[in-house]
Amino acid sequence: MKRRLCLALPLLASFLAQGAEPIKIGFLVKQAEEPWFQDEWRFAEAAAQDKGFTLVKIAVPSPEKTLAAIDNLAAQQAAGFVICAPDVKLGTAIQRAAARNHLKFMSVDDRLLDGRGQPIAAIPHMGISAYEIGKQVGQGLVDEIKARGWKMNEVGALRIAYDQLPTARERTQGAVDVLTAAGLAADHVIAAPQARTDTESAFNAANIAFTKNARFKHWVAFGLNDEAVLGAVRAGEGRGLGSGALVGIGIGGSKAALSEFAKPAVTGFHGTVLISPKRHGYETAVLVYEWARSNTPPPALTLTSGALMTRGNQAEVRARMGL
Ligand code: FCA
Repeated sequence: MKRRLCLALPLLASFLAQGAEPIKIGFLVKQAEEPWFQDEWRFAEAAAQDKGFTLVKIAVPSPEKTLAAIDNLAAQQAAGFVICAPDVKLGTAIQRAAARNHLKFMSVDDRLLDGRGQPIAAIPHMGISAYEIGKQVGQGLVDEIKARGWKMNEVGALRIAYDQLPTARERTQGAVDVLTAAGLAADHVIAAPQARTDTESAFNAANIAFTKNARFKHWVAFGLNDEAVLGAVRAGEGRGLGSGALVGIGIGGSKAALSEFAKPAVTGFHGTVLISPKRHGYETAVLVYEWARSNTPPPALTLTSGALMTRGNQAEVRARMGL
């Protein structure tokens, strides 16, 4: 107790000297149970510690919760927030709620759209370079097809699809373009639409697609994130399509992927393109904090890159990404 008081006193003194409470920044995410978003929160917390602001983490799984969270932040005298919204079409509504409450904000991961479906350029955004990262997924899959000596005309490409989200569509399009450029026929790309962006939805989507397309001897699988590909891998296993018959590459590289690599037996989850929750969590939180503190707005658009990570090179790739 005494020790805690000693640590707290200088901090308290500095707030009193400034005559102000620490700045409060919200971090709102659409799927708090997903490891990627937990990592973002963790790095945003680290930023708050380093810079001395208060972080308020709020899960916003629905439009109602999103708008309520913004009002709630205002009631708590927050200065701004970072958001990955449950639906990008909420762009205009979020913009209005923030303006009404005098909150500064930027989006992360999923870029917000206006009523006509166009990205709202006035909202600063940090996302992944979706199409490029999708191409890295596609190249990884093509390399595996070749390494295994599979004939292209015997390969089906399972695209777990969530096309209402532009970053998801761009990611899978990148993979499709590389696969078809390498000789895969366009009608071998099988779209399996998922209802949500989690493993269970992908599992259900993959099962339907496998049932309808029993003609392929081998499969490659990809989607917007690791959860999508894990769903496909689990569905394949249920049908006797193990690591010898199905190769999947995800996007993310957080706990979901790492625990798959840690399994004693190799699974169809061959790899993932590791993206940076550190940049997306730490940097966005600092950018909004600096905006609130010194009125310097974040850059309009930041797109981050990724690196293909497999069982074999995971330690090296994670170290390279500062994780
Ligand atoms: C989207 C996906 C997440 C993650 C993030 C970077 O929000 O739903 O899984 O890939 O982009």
